Amino acid sequence: MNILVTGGAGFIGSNFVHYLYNARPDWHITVYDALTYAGNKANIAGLDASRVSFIHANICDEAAIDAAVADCDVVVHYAAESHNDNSLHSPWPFVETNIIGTYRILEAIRKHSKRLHHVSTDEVYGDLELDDPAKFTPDTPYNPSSPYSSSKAASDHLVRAWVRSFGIQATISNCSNNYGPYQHVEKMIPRQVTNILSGQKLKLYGAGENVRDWIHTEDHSSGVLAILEKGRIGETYLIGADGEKNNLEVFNMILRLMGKDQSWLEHVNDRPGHDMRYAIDSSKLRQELGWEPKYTDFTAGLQATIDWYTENQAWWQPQKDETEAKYQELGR
Ligand code: NAD
Ligand code: TDX
Repeated sequence: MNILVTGGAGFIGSNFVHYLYNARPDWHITVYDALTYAGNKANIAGLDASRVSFIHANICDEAAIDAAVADCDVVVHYAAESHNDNSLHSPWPFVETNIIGTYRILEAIRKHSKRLHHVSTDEVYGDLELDDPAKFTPDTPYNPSSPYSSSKAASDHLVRAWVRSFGIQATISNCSNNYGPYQHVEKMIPRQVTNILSGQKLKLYGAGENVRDWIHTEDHSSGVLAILEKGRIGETYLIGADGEKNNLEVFNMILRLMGKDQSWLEHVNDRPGHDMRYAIDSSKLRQELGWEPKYTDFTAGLQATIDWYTENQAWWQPQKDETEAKYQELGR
């Protein structure tokens, strides 16, 4: 099996590459990545070069993506602009990569009759009220809030249309908030952990009552592989591990695990249009494909993530100042 992993040098894509490298030793993996500010070849360093190759290219490059898709059996598509705060500041790269880039992949998939798994987010469904007993299901209507989530929603619609109109072999997954190693320091958990490691305060948006449904990135990887191998063509599967927590709870856990008191917590400007709550009902994936998350103890997973950032200062330090300078401009 020759698998092409777009965005395989980013956070979730590189974790998937490591997962697959161990889980399917007879597969050849090609990482296809433009190495934007969020991509880092160090994330996939140390893997056997006879089993993992790398193409440095943009998914919007029609000729490059066409050639890469022609050479593989299946594509797992992670490449995206992924940060909501950036999308509120500068939406165009989100429209270009997430919509046009996905279009280019779909056209190559159609031309060469290859299998596609498209990786998306629960944010396409908008948000839930704090007291709503409901969770997102594959039937929840799309209602995205930000330029990021609307561009991901657009990409999902393109995939569905290409399945229905052209009969391409594709599946979609929508996953909740991931945490784990190799996540860029712009994102909530790594930002706070590396702030403490740099002697800076934690930056909480608003009152911190917003709820996210946390899943360890390795559980996301096992879900994607299950769908790739056993999922029904044309179907959407939601990936989540029943990890709902409000942001203040997570900040307090980070403070406690890192031995800091409340004086380290700073309330900053809220994100405009800030989604209140995400929650995933993953029963379709569990019942149909027998998938189960492995990381069900969030405190243990968070501690392991804190340890990883503590031990890998050289990995995140080069991103840190530039990221905080961007936040300073936004007043967050
Ligand atoms: P990331 O920003 O860490 O990584 C994105 C990767 O894609 C980087 O390596 C980057 O260089 C590459 N890339 C960006 N634009 C590209 C382009 N035009 N051509 C080729 N490569 C390009 O993102 P992530 O958090 O790892 O997210 C990966 C995917 O998972 C995205 O599709 C995202 O929407 C989805 N997702 C993320 C989360 C989360 O919690 N982070 C949750 C659900 C779904
Ligand atoms: O410094 C911060 N302080 C803070 O309170 C940051 C960076 C974030 N937050 C809040 C905003 C959110 O309520 O924490 C929550 C999580 O923020 P992010 O890490 O930016 O994630 P979110 O916006 O929820 O989106 C993430 O999950 C879904 C990923 O970035 C997306 O790619 C994915 O689709």
